Formats: sequence, structure tokens, C-alpha cells
Amino acid sequence: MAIERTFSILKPDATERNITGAINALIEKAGLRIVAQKRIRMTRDQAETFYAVHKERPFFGELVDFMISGPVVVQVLEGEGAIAKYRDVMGATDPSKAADGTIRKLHAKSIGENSVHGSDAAETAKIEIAQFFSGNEIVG
Ligand code: RTP
Ligand code: MG
Repeated sequence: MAIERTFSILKPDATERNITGAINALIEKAGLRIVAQKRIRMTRDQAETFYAVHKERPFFGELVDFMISGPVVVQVLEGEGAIAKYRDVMGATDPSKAADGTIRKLHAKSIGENSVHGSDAAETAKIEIAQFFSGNEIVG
């Protein structure tokens, strides 16, 4: 399988509980390398753009409010099959349905406050990485 890059966010419920290191340990244990990382406060514009695909969904307003409610850590992860691998490590969107040992099973508070984001496909990974990182901030 090819070496890929995926985009990750440690969401405000993770920074609020000071568990970003615990989540990074799970990422690294899965064989993914954190090749870029920064802690930011997302603007409303950034969050709305990032989740634009969900703008007609009933939870959109709540999702945007949550994503700007505190700091987030944005990351680029690299590894073999990184996109699918990180989705596996994250677990299902709803933590009550997430498999044992996954980040969301271990740490997520609810379907909305679910600790992490990961890109769902190669095309979205590329777009999402470019929204938050310039090329020289990614060191593989
Ligand atoms: P993400 O995009 O954050 O990696 O999560 P995902 O692919 O597992 O889930 P997605 O369907 O893309 O939904 C994006 C985020 O919206 C929030 N959500 N809330 N209240 C709800 O029913 C609901 N459904 C989704 C979650 O924060 C989810 O991660
Ligand atoms: Mg998604």
C-alpha cells in the first residue's frame, strides 16, 4: 500500500480535557507519523468552510459552534494507507458504536463532541491539508 497523508483535528473536547498527548500516543502506536502539527483557534469562517459538506444537515450550526468553542490541534499524519488507517484508529462517529481500543471509544464524549476528525478520502485529505498548512510546514 502507498504512503499517504491525511488531515487530522484534535477537537475542542480533547484540548479542554488536556488529552491531546494521549490521543497522539494512539496515533503513533498505530504506525502513523505526525509530520505537521499546530494548535489554533478556528474562526467561524474556517469551520464553516471546513464542514461545508454538512451545511444542510440539522447539526451544522451546533457543529460549527463546537469547533470554535476552544482550541484545536490540526495535524498531518503520514503512513501506509494513512487515510483508512486513521479512520480505523478513530472509530465510528458515534462513540457508543466505536470499536474497543479506538480513540472515540476511549475518549469521545458524544456523537458531536467526538474528539477527532480524519479525512475520509484522498481528495478531501488534499483539500483539508491545504486549508490549514503550507507545504513548508509539513516535514515528512
Ligand atoms: P469527522 O468528519 O469529524 O471526521 O467525523 P465523521 O466523518 O466520522 O462524521 P461526519 O458524518 O463527517 O460528521 C462530521 C461531524 O459532525 C458531527 N456530527 N454530529 N449530532 C449529530 O447527529 C452529529 N452527526 C455528526 C460530529 O462531530 C462528526 O464528527
Ligand atoms: Mg467526515
